[in-house]
Amino acid sequence: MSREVKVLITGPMGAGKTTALASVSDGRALKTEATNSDLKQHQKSHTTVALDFCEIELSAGDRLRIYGTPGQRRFNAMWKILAKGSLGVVVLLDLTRPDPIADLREYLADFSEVVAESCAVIGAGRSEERPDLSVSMIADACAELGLMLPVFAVDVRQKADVLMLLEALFSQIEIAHALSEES
Ligand SMILES: Nc1nc2c(ncn2[C@@H]2O[C@H](COP(=O)(O)OP(=O)(O)O)[C@@H](O)[C@H]2O)c(=O)[nH]1
Ligand SMILES: [Mg+2]
Repeated sequence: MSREVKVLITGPMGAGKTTALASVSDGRALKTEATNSDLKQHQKSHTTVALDFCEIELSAGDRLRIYGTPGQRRFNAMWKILAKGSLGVVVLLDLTRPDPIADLREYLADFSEVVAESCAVIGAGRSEERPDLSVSMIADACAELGLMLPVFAVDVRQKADVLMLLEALFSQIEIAHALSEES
């Protein structure tokens, strides 16, 4: 039986959330971009103000509805709306930011309700520029918060990398739901 599942992708401004949805949907994702007035945060010209959205079909015919959050905190009223009914969350990090582990903690805390009730995976972007910061160090930071989360080094401009994150998240969701149906 194929299912339809809602998941979120979040993380700091410029981590590549909009890019991830564009690559996984071959450019068909819905975007809500406006001119970036926050150039101190990130030098890019445009930024997400409400949400990104796309729907994709996974290998087994299951459908994922993916919502990307705006990265800037001043839009975080949107976060609660987007989090409603989500079964999983991808936290996307940009390892070239000043303190990606602090970013990780911050986004896991902001989405703690979704993380606690559902599933999460971590995407570590631009990892090649931070060889000192390994995937296992990021996994350890999750473990310190009591969370056993899969961490993948990704380049979200590559569709295969985004699919890997989403497939990993979906299998966690499947396992969690199979278990809860049993109990
Ligand atoms: N060099 C490099 N650039 C990346 C990588 N991932 C994303 N980007 C770029 O970083 C920018 C991210 O912007 P955007 O997707 O708007 O980020 P958002 O704020 O999270 O939605 C885009 O220009 C991407 O092409 C990566 O792994 N390496
Ligand atoms: Mg965006």
